[in-house]
Amino acid sequence: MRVDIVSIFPEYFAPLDLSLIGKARASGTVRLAVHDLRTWTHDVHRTVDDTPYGGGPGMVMRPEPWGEALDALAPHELSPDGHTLPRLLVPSPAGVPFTQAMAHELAVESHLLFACGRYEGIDQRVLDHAAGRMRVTEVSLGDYVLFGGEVAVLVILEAVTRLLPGVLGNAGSLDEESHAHGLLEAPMYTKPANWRGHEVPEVLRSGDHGRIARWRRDEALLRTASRRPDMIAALPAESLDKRDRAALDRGGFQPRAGDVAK
Ligand code: JAH
Repeated sequence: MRVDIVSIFPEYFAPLDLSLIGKARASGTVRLAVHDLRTWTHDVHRTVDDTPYGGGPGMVMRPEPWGEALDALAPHELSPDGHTLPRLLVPSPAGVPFTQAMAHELAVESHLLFACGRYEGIDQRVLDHAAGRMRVTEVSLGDYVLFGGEVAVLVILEAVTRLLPGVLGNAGSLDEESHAHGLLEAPMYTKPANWRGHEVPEVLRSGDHGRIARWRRDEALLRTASRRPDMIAALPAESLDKRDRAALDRGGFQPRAGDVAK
């Protein structure tokens, strides 16, 4: 997978040399380049921002440097070697939610191009113009505002890179992850069995794999109901059986509207 990042702070991406993302780069699984937006400015001050039309606080990123950057990294004319256009991703608090499902979607793309905004964001015409030749997705990590898109890009790349073939050694750790099954994961423990007076639950030391699986399912249900009622509400009715509903009932969680005893 090829990845291009455009930012006024290329130094933010130094961590991409480290750990498993660094390994994926070293092995050629990810071919990543970080570009300084100011490369595409022409004034002495290398200006990237200006005041917003319509008034209001803060500054907006000027369209001209962005237009040249996207022209350079996603040419209008398809190159003779048949290279496809990248998918353009723009972190923004006004974007569509980034999810594990979107991470899977991005992991099968051949080329991702990230545009990191700062200040109050990028002039909307940059994205509207780019949408005339490539897929453009404004993406949000959650309902909070950062100084800019850089840290969001680090998060998205971490979520995507670990899904690429050959990056995670243990294939099992992919499909048992939180969110893959629509529930949060049960808590995990390792040795020692007693640490500062806190015991590892007896069932996990019992060797009874049936009981362990049932316990983990119950814990996952209770955790999810308590922390993420939205995820419980989104479960298809047939995914909760009688034992699941009994576990939720013991935890004091109300049966869902419309769920019938089965
Ligand atoms: C802030 C450009 N949802 C996380 C997120 C992503 C991007 C931004 N903020 C929050 C952001 C200012 C300028 C992007």
